[in-house]
Amino acid sequence: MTNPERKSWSQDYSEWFHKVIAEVPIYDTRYPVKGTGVWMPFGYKIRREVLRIIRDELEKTGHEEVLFPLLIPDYLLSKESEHIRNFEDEVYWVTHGGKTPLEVKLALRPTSETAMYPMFKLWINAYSDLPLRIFQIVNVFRYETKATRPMIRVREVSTFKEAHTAHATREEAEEQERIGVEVYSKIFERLKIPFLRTIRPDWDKFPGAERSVAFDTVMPDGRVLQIGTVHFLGQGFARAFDIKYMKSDGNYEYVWQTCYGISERAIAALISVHGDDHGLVLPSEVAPVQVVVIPIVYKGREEEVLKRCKEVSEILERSGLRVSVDDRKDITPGNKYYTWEMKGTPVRIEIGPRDIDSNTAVLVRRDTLKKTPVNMEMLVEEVRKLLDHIDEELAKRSKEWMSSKVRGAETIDQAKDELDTRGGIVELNWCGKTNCGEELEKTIDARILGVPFDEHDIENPPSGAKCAGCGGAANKKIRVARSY
Ligand code: P5A
Ligand code: ZN
Repeated sequence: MTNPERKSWSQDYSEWFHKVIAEVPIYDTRYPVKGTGVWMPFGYKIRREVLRIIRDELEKTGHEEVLFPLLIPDYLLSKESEHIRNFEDEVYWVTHGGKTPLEVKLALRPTSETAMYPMFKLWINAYSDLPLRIFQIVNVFRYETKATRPMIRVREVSTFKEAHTAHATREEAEEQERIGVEVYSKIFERLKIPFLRTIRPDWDKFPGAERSVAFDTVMPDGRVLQIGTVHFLGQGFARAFDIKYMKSDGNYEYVWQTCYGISERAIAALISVHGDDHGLVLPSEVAPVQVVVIPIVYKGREEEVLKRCKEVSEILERSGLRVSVDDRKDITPGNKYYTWEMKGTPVRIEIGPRDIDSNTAVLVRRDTLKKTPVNMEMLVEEVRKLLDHIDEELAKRSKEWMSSKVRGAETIDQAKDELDTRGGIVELNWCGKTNCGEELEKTIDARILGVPFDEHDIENPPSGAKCAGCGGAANKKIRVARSY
């Protein structure tokens, strides 16, 4: 059998995405509050596996999990001026307890800097209290005014992982920023989601941050999605919330901070980048069911086949895999294949009377739908090998696909043409001036993602190169894209 097509996946991505999350089902969008949704059992299981990876990578690098209240009093939310100026229009307010107006209005957290940092002030006094590295996984609320989209732009972000750190020096905080970027890179690598790391331009930084590094991926329709951000906060919040420690010379110094966030948007990306016309395709680490066993029953040998399927499932489970036997009656094998392909299960095992007679089983891999017969003696080994192989291929396929969507252009017209016809990300020579950048965004009708995070990513323009925007001397490359 040939590889499954990706026609509807790429040509009608939005419809594909809605269909997949409804049919699996992953996420029910029919809850009657705009910008919210319900995580369905299978979707919840995927979410749990993704969060396991996120927790694992954070805990390995010294971050500890905490849980802060949802409500933030008015006077704290507005302490850092730039932060509140940008979030003001997106905040949900609690103003009453029953019929009684509250003396202090309470915000539903849009993010937790202003909830956490007053507590940081209480916790940090001495040098020995640093560094501080915490994270929480909570819901946050943002009254988004741009069009909402399931999981991608929601008003109740139900899966908001936010990490917050405090350090004694600028150098240590900048080192933490790099560690944050590495942690996120590792998480996306485990999810096999390709990404570019880009320093956002000044006008698109997180409110209150000195620098924002974003992870961007390209969706099947060619539009770019920001799937995570790491912010270097400098001392801005520390000053606003008076977070300082005593140095050895007896003087006080404000702490240096970072924070980084990731949300269910990353799960939307996971679903989107790997899928095909048959539905989900999941890397084995996040697949709720890694192997499904399907009995191919013939009259007279039903019990025998079922028994063998259960044995196979037990052997695989004992080796640590997540396995399910689809022993539903009155459903054809074909219909079962359809269900499990839709759910993205990496490997399917078919077992019928003939397999029992020859002591074999048939393995079918989800990504290519190719079948291979294996001997029962080798089953565990072959299944594990196949899962690894599929994971490698998924990483490779998604990476190559994204690479094909990142291209250079010389002029504004070229850039516009690329984005109109193929989408993706275009790299241009740039002078680095804000007004030129803003002008560029208008003429290309796209968003400036920013400059590459690591210089190794792309070469800087040669000397004498001209800015694609204003024609002045260019000293940087910038990335431009149409984005979600
Ligand atoms: C970092 C964590 C922050 O909020 N404060 C704590 C910092 N950064 S952020 O860029 O605003 O958000 C982090 C990531 O969350 C995702 N995201 C969303 N996902 C779904 N729906 C939304 N409305 C939404 N808003 C932000 C983005 O991936 C973003 O990078
Ligand atoms: Zn310019």
